[in-house]
Amino acid sequence: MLKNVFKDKRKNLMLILILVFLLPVIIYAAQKIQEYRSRAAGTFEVDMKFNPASGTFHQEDNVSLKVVVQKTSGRNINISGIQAVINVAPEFIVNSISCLAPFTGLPFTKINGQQVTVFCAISPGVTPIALTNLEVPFALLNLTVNPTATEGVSVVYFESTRVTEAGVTSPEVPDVSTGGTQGEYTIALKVTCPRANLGNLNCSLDGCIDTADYELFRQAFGQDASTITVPPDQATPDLFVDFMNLVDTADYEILRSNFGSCGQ
Ligand SMILES: [Ca+2]
Ligand SMILES: [Ca+2]
Repeated sequence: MLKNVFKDKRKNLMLILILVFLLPVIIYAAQKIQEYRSRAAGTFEVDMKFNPASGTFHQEDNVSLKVVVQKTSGRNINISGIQAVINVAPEFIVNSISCLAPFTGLPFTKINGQQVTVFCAISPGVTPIALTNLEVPFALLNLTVNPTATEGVSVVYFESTRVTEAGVTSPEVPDVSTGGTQGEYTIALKVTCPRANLGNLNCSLDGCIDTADYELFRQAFGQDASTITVPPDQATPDLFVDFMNLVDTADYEILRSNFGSCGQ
């Protein structure tokens, strides 16, 4: 019995000793992982994000996102190149990505399904770009909301980032980026608009063409059809499209002749 207790104590002591010896190894490994992580995301002095960073879009809407960098550090930073791998939510179709001036010296872009790779750099001989706390766009990402997208929040985020500081090549070329800030976009379903072509401009579900539609039409009467912004829950007052491209008496005739009628 006594022998067993002694044996157990020795066992515990051994365990504690093993732990004590292992602890520095575990701490060292954790520090290394941290170091690699922060190295992968740069020095966290320049953030990368999207403009707009949020918004509400509908199915089939075209969405242009500027990819921008912005300094968060107080020190002077001049950069010569920026690169990113961007993941786009399946609610968007990726149309194109391009570098923006002055980062058009050595453009490289690749679209692989929902993943976009973009490298943008200044030409040799161009003075490196001094960053301020203002957003500097370097790429343009063109998306279309998938016609089958469902309602909800869709995210566009950075898989990896690199912002290359100019003029320093030793001991290594500094990456001054953060891991990047994701963009969050709300997808809202398009409002169905029965009899919109007959003048149901407010998209009432009963399809009635009444004084509410007349009022919307009256506000647009006489305007250039291309300058009118039609809210997503309304229909265009340009009911009869012709070369004049106006909201005029021809459009009014369609609304007038259907005034007072309802239907689906
Ligand atoms: Ca109506
Ligand atoms: Ca017209």
